Amino acid sequence: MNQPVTSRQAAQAPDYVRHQRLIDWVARMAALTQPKAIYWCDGSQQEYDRLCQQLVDAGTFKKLDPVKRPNSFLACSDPSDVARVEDRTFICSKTRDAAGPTNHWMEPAEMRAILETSDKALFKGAMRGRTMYVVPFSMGPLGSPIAHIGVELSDSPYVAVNMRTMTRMGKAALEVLGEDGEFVPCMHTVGKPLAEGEQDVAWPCNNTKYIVHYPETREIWSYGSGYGGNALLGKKCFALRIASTMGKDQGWLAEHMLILGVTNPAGKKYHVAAAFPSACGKTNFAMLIPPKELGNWKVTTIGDDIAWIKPGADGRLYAINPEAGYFGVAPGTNEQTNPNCMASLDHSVIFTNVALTDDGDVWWEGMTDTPPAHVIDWQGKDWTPEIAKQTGAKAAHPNARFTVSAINNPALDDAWDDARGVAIDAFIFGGRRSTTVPLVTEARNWVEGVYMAATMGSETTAAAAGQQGVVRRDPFAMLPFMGYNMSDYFQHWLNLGARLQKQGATLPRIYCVNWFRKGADGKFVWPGYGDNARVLKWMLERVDGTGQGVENIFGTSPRYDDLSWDGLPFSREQFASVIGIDKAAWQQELKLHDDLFAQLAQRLPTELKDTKARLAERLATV
Ligand code: SAT
Ligand code: MN
Repeated sequence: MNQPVTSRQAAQAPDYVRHQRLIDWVARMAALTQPKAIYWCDGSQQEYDRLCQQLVDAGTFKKLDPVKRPNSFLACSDPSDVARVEDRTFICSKTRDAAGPTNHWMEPAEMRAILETSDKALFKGAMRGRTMYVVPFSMGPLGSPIAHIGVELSDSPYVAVNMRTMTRMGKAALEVLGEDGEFVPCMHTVGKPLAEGEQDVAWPCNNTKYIVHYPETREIWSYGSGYGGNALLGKKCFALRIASTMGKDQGWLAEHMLILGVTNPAGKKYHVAAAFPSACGKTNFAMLIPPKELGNWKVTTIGDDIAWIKPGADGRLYAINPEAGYFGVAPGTNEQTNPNCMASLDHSVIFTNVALTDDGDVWWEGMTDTPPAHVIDWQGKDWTPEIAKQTGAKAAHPNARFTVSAINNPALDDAWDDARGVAIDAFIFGGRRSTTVPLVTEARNWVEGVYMAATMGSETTAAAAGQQGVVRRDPFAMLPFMGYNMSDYFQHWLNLGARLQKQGATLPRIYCVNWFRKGADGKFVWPGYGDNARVLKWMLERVDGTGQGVENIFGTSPRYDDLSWDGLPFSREQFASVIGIDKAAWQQELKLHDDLFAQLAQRLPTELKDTKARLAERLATV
């Protein structure tokens, strides 16, 4: 007679795993998806090397030249699987209202039928012929009171190795979890089971895709994609969509923000968190090198994409970077735009969808002034500058990415792994706008700042599938990443500010920026990149009470002479064209705020409606 199989046996859990609920869940998910093997990731270097070799053998990875790019690999995805799929992303809260009008919603039981419970449920047998990787990870420094644990089950070894770079992954995370800790279960399959003897493809995926979140039970289910935020579930799915819900319930913030340390010439250190939509230069801003003419300013990186922020006992807001690596946009990155990033990419990198050079290295548009004479493009085809001229073909996909550990970054902040986090002095919100929005504006108070963030607009980029370059409202740069009702999220920000102010805390200042205004010639007027430090300097002088500015209808902005121009030829006229407020353009813009507020009307905080009314009044008088 067969012995009854324990869930530990069914989950093939090693002895060191002590968390029974985790073991039971893995056993249940294995029964559902039917993998041929289960492998628990320990997070070691040996394991990483072995999995990378396995990916090379499978044709998913190409090993790059060991001298030019040591310990680095190139993966090229299926051409249909290159970006986040926002129209396939669902927030399955119990009620439609809880998800709100900006999210795709489906009733949880209905979604569970599609994914798990019906006869033809997508996850049933989805891992046949594949290994299920059990990937335990900590979002944030191990054991930090601001951090949380997740476990991803995935049939993609590409996901497993990327998660090792992007999170604190493996045995150490399980140790923090102990026997009974809380974890967010993250279920992922590429949705391409293999029949007996069937030959695998280099980038398995499925045309049907579902990126699903159940906020009440804090679960993630992702089907059909192997790419980026669709598949590395610690990132947008957990650290933003699920964590934003946790933050609302528990009184903290999960934000699409980079985190900077900024040290002034006197040695005083500040911390700034800045929200920009995907592919708007967060990684560049997070690693910027201030121009030396500005004096001895220093910028160090704590995070480049996501911030988890909890109020401390002193009423200040403490932020950690929940991630441990960067999944950054490659195209446009070069020695001028981001030298720290280029140095980070020297070794131990996974590149996805960039081009392969004839000498076994990588290349992407904008990496060098002169393109190589020949490369293999991201789709495996011959590419030459001549072909590009004729067909417009790109060597690298516009959303091509690198995955690299934070410790590769020469500008890494000493406190990046500090469990206590860093106290935030200023929040910055910025979109990509070729017109209308000034270079920088300081909100006069918290509510005005929340209004600025809530009404932010940005031109869409290649980070998401769909049309590019159209302006859409992207409140807090969180539109694709909100786990609950956007209006409730605005209220959560307002409530948090009011609560801390009541405690007598000094709240961080709030700024709205736009690096992307264009002139009549269609070119960017503001130089951006390292010169953004000039704006940072002004902000931090404002925080200290020394920076000067003038009030306008939105808030306070610097005059030409309030910024330092040493080392940058930038005329008063140029400045006027990036800081100016055009009445007609703003009347148009306010109509777009109206559209957003109409969409969110049901639960929109009155403070924001009042702020808008005052703004419209002031605009009418200029
Ligand atoms: O693909 S990701 O979601 O990780 C990148 C991004 O959109 O910011
Ligand atoms: Mn992002």
